[in-house]
Amino acid sequence: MLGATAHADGLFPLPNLQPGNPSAPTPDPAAPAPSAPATPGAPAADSGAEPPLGVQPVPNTPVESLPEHADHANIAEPGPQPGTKASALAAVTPSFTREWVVSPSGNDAGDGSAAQPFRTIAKAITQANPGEVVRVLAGTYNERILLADNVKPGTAEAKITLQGEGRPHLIPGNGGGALVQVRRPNWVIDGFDIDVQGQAFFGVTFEGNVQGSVLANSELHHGGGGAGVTTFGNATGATIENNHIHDFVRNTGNKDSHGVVVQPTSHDITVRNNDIHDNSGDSVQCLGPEGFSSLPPADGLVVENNHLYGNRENAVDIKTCHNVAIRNNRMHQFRPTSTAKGDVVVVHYSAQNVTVEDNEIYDGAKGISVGGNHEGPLPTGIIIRRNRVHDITTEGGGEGTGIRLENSNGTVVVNNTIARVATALIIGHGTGGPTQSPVVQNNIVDAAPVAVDLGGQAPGMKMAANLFPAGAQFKQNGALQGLDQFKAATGDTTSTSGPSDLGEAFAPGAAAVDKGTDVGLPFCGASPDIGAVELGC
Ligand SMILES: [Ca+2]
Ligand SMILES: [Ca+2]
Repeated sequence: MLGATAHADGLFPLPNLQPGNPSAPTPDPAAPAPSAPATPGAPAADSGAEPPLGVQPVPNTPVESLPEHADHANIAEPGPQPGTKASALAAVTPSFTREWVVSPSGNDAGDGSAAQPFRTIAKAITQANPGEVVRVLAGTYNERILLADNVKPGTAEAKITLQGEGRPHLIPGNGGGALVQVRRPNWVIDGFDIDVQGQAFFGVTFEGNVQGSVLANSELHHGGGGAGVTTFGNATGATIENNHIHDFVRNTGNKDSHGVVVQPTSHDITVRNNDIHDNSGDSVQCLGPEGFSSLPPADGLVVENNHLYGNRENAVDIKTCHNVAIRNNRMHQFRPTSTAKGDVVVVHYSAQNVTVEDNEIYDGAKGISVGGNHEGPLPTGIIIRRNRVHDITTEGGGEGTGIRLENSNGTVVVNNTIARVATALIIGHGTGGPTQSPVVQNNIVDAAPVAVDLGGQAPGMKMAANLFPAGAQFKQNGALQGLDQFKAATGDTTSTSGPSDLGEAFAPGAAAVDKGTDVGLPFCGASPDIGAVELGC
């Protein structure tokens, strides 16, 4: 009941809303997830190389040096697999038709030129037209930035840029609401230090038509509200990119303060290449309406190439939201707490069409969890593929599970590599409903005392072409058995056991190369490889 508590606290803005579009097309669950929309603030590089897993060190942005943190190195090659696209990022040098200047030593009676800068951002933004830039010089600004009817909208071809220079320091000062409130399309907010100073406000909010609006290259930190960034009120088309978001902490109520929270009625939101950590809730949460509203769920969310770690709850928490892609992220450092079980990624409530692919997940108590809490329909259209899930531990009372399917309809778990866990897969224990017709194929399990723990509620399960460690133990309704017995009981005729001989970055060995079954994903060589990495491309 996270939403209920958040709403009761009055920290989630929930204005009058127009209903969303319930008939929005849904992707074919068998197809690769859609590419993210182009982001004008950082267009895709055309080097032809796939971007690495995890955050990319885009030059001259706050994330440039973050991958050098201890234990935070991006995984080595091979990187993402054929058919999966994330956007490679590059720094850009835009040109502007006119500039306005704001300085702590300025005066709003000036003309906003470099010689006579304004004193307040509020003054400058009312002057700016499409294609122009507001340069905010270094210093501290004790004001709220409201981009609403008081400013012009940018256009797709000519955005309006609010450019911090020397990381100007925004602090809450007097007044209420988020430090930056975006309600206009095609505005770029770039290069700020947004310091919420422990107050119960969001750092940045997006609301209404914000198509093409971007929060980029900023640091957001030390808030005590619902999140660093939120989208709500039919927020459509916002991008949150290249930011460092950390230390959003609440110690009251449900204690949830997230890096980014996407609320019901949001559409087409992109969260890309951010470093988000040490929050009291999740790095990224897609909040469903359960318990606090009858609004339509968020529809269209891409969470890619982020580095998400060390929160009190989860890296990514997807509740009732539709059409979500979580890909190419590096996520780690989660342990059980009073309100969470150390799950790194959770997909639950009535989530629909959620693809979790090409992520690296490690150092948690549970890698990926589907189902559990729900009201109404089971999660459906969930695809978990080509993830590297490793070093999942029972430390601190954790379950030590790679992937757990608790309840859902038609979840597909294919081509994952799960290594160094207590139990690789837990399926169909039935809390909150059955795990209906799961598909579990082409996965490598390496170094797990229990390979699969199968409960009595996985009707229609299809299990095939997995590679288990030699001597692997399986559990069926609590009874231990060997592979042959497990295969006979589950109708699996093609899974094998043997050494997976995992190489660098979990490259598969001979028992896995070209030994998989065709699950409709692109592959190289004679047949698909088993596991998350396809060799020979
Ligand atoms: Ca959570
Ligand atoms: Ca192959």
